[in-house]
Amino acid sequence: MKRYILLLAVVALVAAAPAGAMTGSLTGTVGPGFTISMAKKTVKAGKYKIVVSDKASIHDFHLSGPGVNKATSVSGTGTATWTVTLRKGTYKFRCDPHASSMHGTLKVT
Ligand SMILES: [Cu+2]
Repeated sequence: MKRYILLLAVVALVAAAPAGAMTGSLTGTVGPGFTISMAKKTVKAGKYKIVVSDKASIHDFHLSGPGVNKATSVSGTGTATWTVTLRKGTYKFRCDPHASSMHGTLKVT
């Protein structure tokens, strides 16, 4: 009986958190003007698919914070898709060539 209960507990845990499950998705945009943004200001910790739309050949989209440091290229444009694990804390995104004016934060709770 004890073993059966343990097995049930394991099955319940696996069902609750399937391997590789995404917590959610996020979008980020840079350009075509001197703007950079993320669709959300605050998200819960977890695994996310981040879709970045880089609409300018003079900007990049650089996301950094606990365990994450990802960027699109400055000269490149198009869509980048990243899979990242966001931990509790503050993440920053910026355009590196214009970091003083083009930046923002994403809070992870
Ligand atoms: Cu820029």
